[in-house]
This record gives sequence, structure tokens and C-alpha cells, in this order.
Amino acid sequence: MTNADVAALFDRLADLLEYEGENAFRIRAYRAAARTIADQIEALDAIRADETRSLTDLEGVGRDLAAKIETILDSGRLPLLDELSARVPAEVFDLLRVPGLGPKKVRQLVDGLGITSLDALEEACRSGRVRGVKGFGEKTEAAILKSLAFVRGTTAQRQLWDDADQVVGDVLAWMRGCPAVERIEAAGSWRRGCETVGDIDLVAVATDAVAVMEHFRRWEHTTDVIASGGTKSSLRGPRGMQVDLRVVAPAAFGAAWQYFTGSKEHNIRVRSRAREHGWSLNEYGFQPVDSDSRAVPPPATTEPEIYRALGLAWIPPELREGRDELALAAEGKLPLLVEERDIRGDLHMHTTDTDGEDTLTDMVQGARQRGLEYIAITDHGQRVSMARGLDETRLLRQWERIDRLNESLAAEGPASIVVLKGIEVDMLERGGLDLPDDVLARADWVVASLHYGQSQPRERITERILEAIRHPAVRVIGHPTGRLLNRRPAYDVDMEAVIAAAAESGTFLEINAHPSRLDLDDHHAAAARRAGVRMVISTDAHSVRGFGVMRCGVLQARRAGLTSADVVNTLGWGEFRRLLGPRST
Ligand code: DGT
Ligand code: CA
Ligand code: CA
Ligand code: ZN
Repeated sequence: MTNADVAALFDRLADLLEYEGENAFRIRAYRAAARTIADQIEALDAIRADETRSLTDLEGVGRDLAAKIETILDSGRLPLLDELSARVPAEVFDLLRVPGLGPKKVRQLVDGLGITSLDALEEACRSGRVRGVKGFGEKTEAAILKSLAFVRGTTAQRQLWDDADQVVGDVLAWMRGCPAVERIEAAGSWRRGCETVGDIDLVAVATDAVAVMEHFRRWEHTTDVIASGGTKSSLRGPRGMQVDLRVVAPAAFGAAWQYFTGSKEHNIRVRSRAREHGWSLNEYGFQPVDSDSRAVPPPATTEPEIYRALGLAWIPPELREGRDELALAAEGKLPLLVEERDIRGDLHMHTTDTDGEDTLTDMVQGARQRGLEYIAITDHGQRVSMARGLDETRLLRQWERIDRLNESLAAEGPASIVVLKGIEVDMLERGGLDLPDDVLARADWVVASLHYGQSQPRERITERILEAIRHPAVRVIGHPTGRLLNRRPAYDVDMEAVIAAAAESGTFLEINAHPSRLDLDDHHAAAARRAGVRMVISTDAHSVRGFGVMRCGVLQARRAGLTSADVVNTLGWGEFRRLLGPRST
């Protein structure tokens, strides 16, 4: 059970109690607990396992709630919720999924109109019956119809790229074990490195398409065969993800791979450029627009051939979003995108001193094994109390350990790794940072992040971040918008002002590589680049395993058109040390 899972159960409990017209105070308590738990960075399991702490340390969690959390962690269920769920009519759960329809309103609709399904609700809105219920009007009817469309469009959740990538790796490995497969590649949003992936698109060349389709259906993770044909099949695999496979002729492989890589917007532009050259282009290749033409169409066996035929440089999939990539490719001005092997350091990570799973020495060894030249240890500052954030004393003690570690690492010679004394300070709700300036002045590397008070108004949040950007010790703003993909939207912040201030003060902005953050996103990172702001791609690793997400951050940077010059941690240690200036070790 993740914290989000537990929080969801409490929210659900509050919903059902509210539906039943229970005591408002009790409902508020469950909602507050759900919020605390969801905002909690550290896993509830970890807090519980730690003998020095208790779940009741959490704000708004008393003995009763702590016991309920333990029950959920142990069994995955909450008896009170099961009891209520059995009592409440099933359709209520569907109706509660409609944004803007709280439990009270659902109750009114059920009692007043006998609504028993989303379809019935839609019908009632369209026929104007909903406005007859007290507290509902014509406007609410329209709003409900809009929300219904939203609910129906988003029932199948898009998967994080990193999760989809595992499915892609698995299905490709399986399919490459089929003797009839000559070549198979993944296309679609996965190949473009999108933050989330709706479904997986595979393109194959085969000696025997029927055998390939049969092999595909026998994939061990298949839960459902959605469609099955001679050259196209779809099935449902892990995480409920749909996987589409198309088998194409060898001469059409490039055309098909290009077509199914998308994006749709990119393809529309490529096709219209093809028409200017006298060709139509689809997944089978080029054809003369003029059907009488005897002109031999250009080959489309590979992607570069296609782009070349249109007077374009090959465009990396990450840039195929129908923005300015065709113009750049025509002028030979595509950016040389940053690659994972360009990354020389990692400047945001945690250890067991706060909420990390691995010790300082383990993290350093893990980083070395990944070939990094330098890292910054950036545990949480004291505001993040539930992660046992560091106060001044504990931070200085950690830094002493880092000094000693650096001495012994230096003794191993120049091929070793340098460990920077860093900290991830919190931008406090009332402004300011959670550690004193004189301490921060002694750090090699300061990341400032905003973890609390995320629902403050735009001006307030922006002000807090601008203050941190202008702070002399702060080098980089961590995960600048705070969004968590599929879980929590960004806080309300004026990113234009943030980027302008960062440009002015030479503060860096982070591209947090965690698959559910990827924050800055591609649009913001591209805007930062245009403004001359340099970025840092960081893993925010909470364990040695956590270093593995760097590739996700690099993908996001590539989608933003970033080159290695735009990314500070592509500098070798020598240059990076000069950039840090005299303050550093
Ligand atoms: P997703 O799956 O929602 O994450 O996004 P994509 O980009 O993978 O979209 P998907 O799976 O619907 O289609 C894969 C690619 O195939 C898409 O990026 C472009 C191409 N494609 C699919 N259907 C159409 C279409 O109706 N028109 C055009 N122009 N291209 C299409
Ligand atoms: Ca897709
Ligand atoms: Ca698809
Ligand atoms: Zn962090």
C-alpha cells in the first residue's frame, strides 16, 4: 500500500460518511488525515517500522486513526469502509467519480431523481430534469455533462513512461524470441519519450505474419485479446495496457515506424511537406500525388530515407510533437540533444540520514559504479520533520563525514568521485528557508524545494520561489512546479516570473528525473532554455536503485530540445568546480 492508496481509502470513507449524512466533524478529520498522508514524502510503512517514531506523530492522526492505518497496511482493507460500501448503493460510487459532484449532491440526485447510473445522469441533464432538484440549475447541468465526458474519457489511466517502458522491454524481448520475427520496434508515445503512455505500438517485419500473431497472443502477460487479425492485433497486457502490433512489408518498415511513432501533429506536417514535393505519404510509403505519374517514389525502408527525401535531417522522436522541428530540420538547425552518457554528476539525492533507504557510503559507491565524477548529497532540511529533516547540528555532522569520505576517496587517485556537501532546503510557508543563512553559506550545493503550503495562492507561491532564487546560497530550484503525474497537479505558480528571475540571478532550475515528477516539463524547460537559464537533471535518488531514473530526466530534457550546454551536470568535475566558485571544496 502506497501512501496514496491509504489516503484514497480515507477519502472514500469520508465520501461515504458524508453520503450517509454523518457528523461533519468526523468527516473533516478523515479528510484531513487523507491529505496529510498523501502529502507525506516518507512511506507510512517506514514510519511504522521505525521504533523511534509513531504514526501519531503525523498531523491530525490520533490513536484511532493510527490503528486504522495499521489495519490498512496489514490487510489492505478497512472494515468500517467495507461495511459502509456494502450499505451504499453501487451506483453511488460511479456518481462520485464525476468531478464537482460531492457526496451531498449525489445523495440529492439519487433520492430526488432516482439516478442509478452515469447514463441516467446524462439523460436527466439533457432532459433538464436535474435543474428541478434544489440547489441545481441550468449551469450545473451543463457542468455535469462536461464532467461526464471527462470521467468517461479518462477511465483507462495513462501509465508513467518508466512503467510503460518495462512493459515495452518485456514484450519486445518476448517477440524477439519468435523465429518468424525479422525486426520489431516500439513506436508511439513511448518512443517519443512522453511523460505518460496511453497504449504501446509495435511495428514488425516478419517472414510469417500468422506465426508472429500467434506468438504475440501467447505472451505470458496477455490478459485479453482485443483484436486479432492477419497483420494487426491488439491485446491487453500488464497494468491493463493495450499493446498494438502491426506486421508490415520490409520495404515499408521505415514508413510504418515513422507513421506509428507520431505524433499525429508531426505526421500531419510531414505529410503536407511530402505533398509539396509531389508525394503522398502514409504507413506504406510514398506515392505520387498525381495518379498518372510514372515517377518512381523515394524509398521508405528506413526513417532517414523518408526525411531525406523531404529535404529534412532525421528528426529524433523526442522532438516530433509538431512544434518547430520541421523548420529546424530543414535549416539543419536541430539541436544536438543531450544524451545520458553526457551526464557526469548527480546533484540531488537522499540518504538514511533523512528519508533515503541507503547510507551515505552506499550512495557514494553506487554513484561511482555508475561512473559519475561528482555527486551532491542533499538530504532534507528540518522543515520536513516526518523525514527527520536535518537541523544545523546533524547537517554539520553529516558534512564532517563527507569531508572524511572525500579525503579517503582522493587518496584513491584522480579516477575517484567527489562528494559535495549539499542540502535540500525547504521554502517555508511564511517565506524564508528552513536552515540559517550562515550554515547554507558553507554548503557546496543548495537545492531549494517547496514541499508544504502547496495550496497557497499563486502570488504567495511565486513570491516564495523568487525569494529562494535570489538567495545567494541557493544554486537550483528542485522540482519547480511540484506536480506528481497522475496524482497531483502543479501548484499555482507564475513560471514566467520564475524563469526570468532564474535567468537574472544565474540560478539553475531542476529537471527532476523521477518518473512521476519530470519537473520541469518539456514546455517549461524549453522556455527556460530560450531565456538562457541552465538546468540540472537530477535523480532525487532515495536509494542506489534510484539512480536508474536519470534516463527519464534526460528524455524530458531532449523533448525540450536541450543540448549538453544547457545542462550543468554534463560538465566534467574540473569545469563544474570552477562554476561552483571559490566557496567550494
Ligand atoms: P498514446 O498512445 O495516447 O500515448 O499516444 P500515441 O502518440 O502513441 O498515439 P496512438 O497510439 O493513438 O497512435 C500512435 C501513432 O500513430 C500516433 O502518434 C500517430 C499515428 N496515428 C494513429 N492514428 C492516427 C490517425 O488517425 N491519424 C494520424 N495522422 N496518425 C495516426
Ligand atoms: Ca500509443
Ligand atoms: Ca495505439
Ligand atoms: Zn529530494
